[in-house]
Amino acid sequence: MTTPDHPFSPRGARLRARRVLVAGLALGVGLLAFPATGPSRVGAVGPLPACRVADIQTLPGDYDSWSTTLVDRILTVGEDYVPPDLVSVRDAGIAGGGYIREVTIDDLAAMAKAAADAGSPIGVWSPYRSYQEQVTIFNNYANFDGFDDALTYSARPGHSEHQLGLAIDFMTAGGGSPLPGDWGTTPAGKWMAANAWTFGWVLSYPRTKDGGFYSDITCFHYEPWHYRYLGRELAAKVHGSGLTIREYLWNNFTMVDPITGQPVPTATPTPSPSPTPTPTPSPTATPMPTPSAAPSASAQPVGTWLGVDPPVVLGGVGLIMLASIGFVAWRGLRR
Ligand code: DAL
Ligand code: ZN
Repeated sequence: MTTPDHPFSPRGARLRARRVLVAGLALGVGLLAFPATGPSRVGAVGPLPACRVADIQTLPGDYDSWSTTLVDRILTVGEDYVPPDLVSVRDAGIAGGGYIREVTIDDLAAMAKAAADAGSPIGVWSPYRSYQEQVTIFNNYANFDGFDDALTYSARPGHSEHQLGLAIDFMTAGGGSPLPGDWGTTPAGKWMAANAWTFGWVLSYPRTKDGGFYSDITCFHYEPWHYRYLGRELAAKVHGSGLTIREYLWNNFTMVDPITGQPVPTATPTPSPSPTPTPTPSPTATPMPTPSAAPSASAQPVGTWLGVDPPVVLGGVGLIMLASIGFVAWRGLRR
């Protein structure tokens, strides 16, 4: 007759140790074998890059990825980027002229109507700008203020959200340029600051958290008039995150290494609504300068370890260690 091994007998202990070894090794290896599957994190981009002048091709950068395409002082869409679905801003029934991507029109119309209904009507000062228009604008500023200062309030050609066909410098309907003074303190500017994101439009270049005018996060001065369309869903996420568009897109969607310019893997597909056809670029109003100042640099960690979330790596390593300890104990008991 055989007696079952008591859990605390030497043989029972050996069996338990063996089970710990096998289970620990299986779990540890299993955890390490599967890459992170969390939503919308980029694998290896790392901290938010400092504001430096570079010309790295942005990624994603195709016309369908409009909502997640980032341009900044480093990332460019290049000279040939001309959105295929530009339409007149007048299609949205808003004051002003120029062109914008068709995907923005419904929300632009809804926002313009809501602003007017609230007694603070808005108009368009400067919407889509071509690469060549931005050449003229930036060079004018650089000649006027010097290259370094111009950089702090004007995007180099290829680096402007206006070239995406998704940004508008708004004005007060019937008013003039929003650039002098602080448009953010006018009724229209205040209404936009409070409500634009609910219509999919987000302020691209806010003040710093402590009220400063130049931000080394956005790499630009505060621009209370400049809003970028992200679509309502992404705009709500960006607004809720408390991050700027630049931080949010670098953190979640940009798929290029900011130093090498090489594509980096991502675990997440980039969501984006579908656009529509109808080309027709064309020029528009050219705003005037805003004052100068300030440097660069910033940081914000992000990412995984070799494509695996850090807690998963630690869990896997811990389990393997546990298994090893169990193994050593088992060997000791055999002696
Ligand atoms: N003024 C903004 C930064 C632009 O030039 O796009
Ligand atoms: Zn602008």
